[in-house]
Amino acid sequence: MTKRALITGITGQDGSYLAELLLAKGYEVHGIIRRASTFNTHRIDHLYVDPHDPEAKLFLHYADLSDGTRLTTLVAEINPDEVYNLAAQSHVRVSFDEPEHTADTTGTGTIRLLEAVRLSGIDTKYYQASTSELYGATPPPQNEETPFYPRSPYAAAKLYSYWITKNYREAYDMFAVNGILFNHESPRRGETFVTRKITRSVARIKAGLEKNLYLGNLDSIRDWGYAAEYVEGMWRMLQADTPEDFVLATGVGYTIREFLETSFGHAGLDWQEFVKFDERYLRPTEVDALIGDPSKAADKLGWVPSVNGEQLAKLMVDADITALEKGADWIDTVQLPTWTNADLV
Ligand code: NDP
Ligand code: GDR
Repeated sequence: MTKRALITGITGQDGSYLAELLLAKGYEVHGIIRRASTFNTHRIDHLYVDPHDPEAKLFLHYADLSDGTRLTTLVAEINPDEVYNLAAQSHVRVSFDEPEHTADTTGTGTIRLLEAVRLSGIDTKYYQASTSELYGATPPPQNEETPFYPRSPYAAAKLYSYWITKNYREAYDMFAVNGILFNHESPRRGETFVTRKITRSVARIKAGLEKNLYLGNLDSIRDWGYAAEYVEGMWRMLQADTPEDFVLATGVGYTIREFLETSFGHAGLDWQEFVKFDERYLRPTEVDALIGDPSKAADKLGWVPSVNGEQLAKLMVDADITALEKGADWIDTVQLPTWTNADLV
């Protein structure tokens, strides 16, 4: 039997890698996309096959996490075996500018989707994209037992989503889990997150298209992994025998300054000549240090990441240099290292 998955946020970084992974595993994949005045499917265009083609396995539907009625009818119509809720207003700094919109999408959107699943009465497994931002002010290392202390409207909205997912698991016996994922990046990372902002700028400075890069706080510490590996972890959580929450992380932290050093250094440049401070990129409350402890995922899911922050920076710089050469339609192909131990497949 072909398994069917529904992905919200399929046009985002993680959604595109997850769609790729599930299609490779033989799933029929359904994704929701938002109506926009321009095309917003760049990250998944390479996966798309005309739905009239009998070989088509990827289907896109207009919907929005702010529209509960649409979610309910769509979930009932698709009848998925697995639902991955990746959609969100996912930018922490922007959440201070648009706190209400962030609460509506990143928080209330989750209950709309969970209700859609519950009301349709289908038997499905549900994945919630939770985040290391939940830990906020609580110092590292952080694992599944670490207390939460959110530091932004984004994190507060995700906190609601975390608890309501857990509540639906307990109240309605749903197979609903939280993946508490630490920062994960890739050549497909949104251009305004700090890693991609840096690597894209390295490529442009190297090509003579840009002179300076403006950034905010360089002292914060993040545990950066490779997104293509993290979507495998999401999938494994839904293949487990029992629904449980898991941290996915590398266990190693780097400062933004270290990421700058590696990225500019990889292109033969000295970051200090190009990077300038702009207070616009500071946050009213910052998260100083996130370093995850992924041992539960290693023990119970066999999930072990192989790409560290330094390799990631180099991989992203290389991809941004290639993207400049090949033009706007170019998309990276996943080159997973050897660890993809298929023991759970
Ligand atoms: P992106 O910002 O790249 O993608 C977000 C996706 O959500 C996009 O497809 C976007 O659509 C969609 N979306 C936004 N608002 C709505 C809405 N109202 N209705 C429907 N869809 C909407 O995020 P990532 O791929 O990086 O992250 C995926 C999820 O994981 C997010 O929930 C994020 O908060 C969470 N997360 C991410 C981490 C990371 O390091 N990447 C770490 C931990 C958690 P569109 O393309 O139209 O904008
Ligand atoms: P984060 O990622 O807030 O951790 O959230 P981001 O890359 O935005 O910031 C990381 C750190 O870099 C500092 N910083 C800057 N950040 C941005 N975006 N732009 C800048 O110019 C800049 N200068 C310094 C920030 O202050 C911060 O300390 C990401 C998102 O993907 C969330 O959705 C996800 O939940 C978490 O990761 C885990």
